[in-house]
Amino acid sequence: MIKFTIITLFREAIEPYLKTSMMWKATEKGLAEFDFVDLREFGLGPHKSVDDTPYGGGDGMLLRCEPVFAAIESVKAKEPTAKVILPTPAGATWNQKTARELAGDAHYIILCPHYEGYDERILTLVDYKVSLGHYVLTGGELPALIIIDSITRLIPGVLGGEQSAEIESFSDGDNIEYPQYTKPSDFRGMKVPDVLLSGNHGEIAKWRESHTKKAE
Ligand code: 6GU
Repeated sequence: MIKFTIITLFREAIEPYLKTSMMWKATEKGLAEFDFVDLREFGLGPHKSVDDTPYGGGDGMLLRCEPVFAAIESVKAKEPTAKVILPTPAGATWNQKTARELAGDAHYIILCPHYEGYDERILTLVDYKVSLGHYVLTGGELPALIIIDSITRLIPGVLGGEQSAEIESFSDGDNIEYPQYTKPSDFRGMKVPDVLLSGNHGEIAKWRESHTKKAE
């Protein structure tokens, strides 16, 4: 069982995806569990404030320590071994190898930042800083979904049948799968390669290997 506790101000941006398709099936099969902590509940004062202006000046607002520490501590009180993932453009670039390392019987807390950033002291709580590449998003919600999806699909039983393990060794994120076709064999003059219609499994395997692409 893999479990994700997502700390966010925008649960409604994340939840529908987890109720759909493979993530939902993983939940139904008891292979994954997703739950949410509303950061706002740990906000300060009558307005349940979670952010403030940066010391030294500058634009925008930063997530402040108190609500974030309280939210993470509330989860760790029940599950002390849970590991914290922080989506941030300052993190290590996410890839298939890291997804594989994290896939297993574990509980991850994903802290979704929002606004211009976070108080640096929040990093003392974090086990994994993850970036999705060299561009900037408005918050950690989309990265959280990508991290969850790429890990959860590697949990045995989430994808149907033999597929999972086998294609994975092929499609490791750098070596992208070979081209695939389904019926019809001729669509508007675009024909499926003959070898794939031949029934010769040896030749098909060779063709697939020679047509496995490298990621650009
Ligand atoms: Cl993880 N967060 C944000 N806000 N922007 C990003 C990112 C993460 N990865 C790439 N850009």
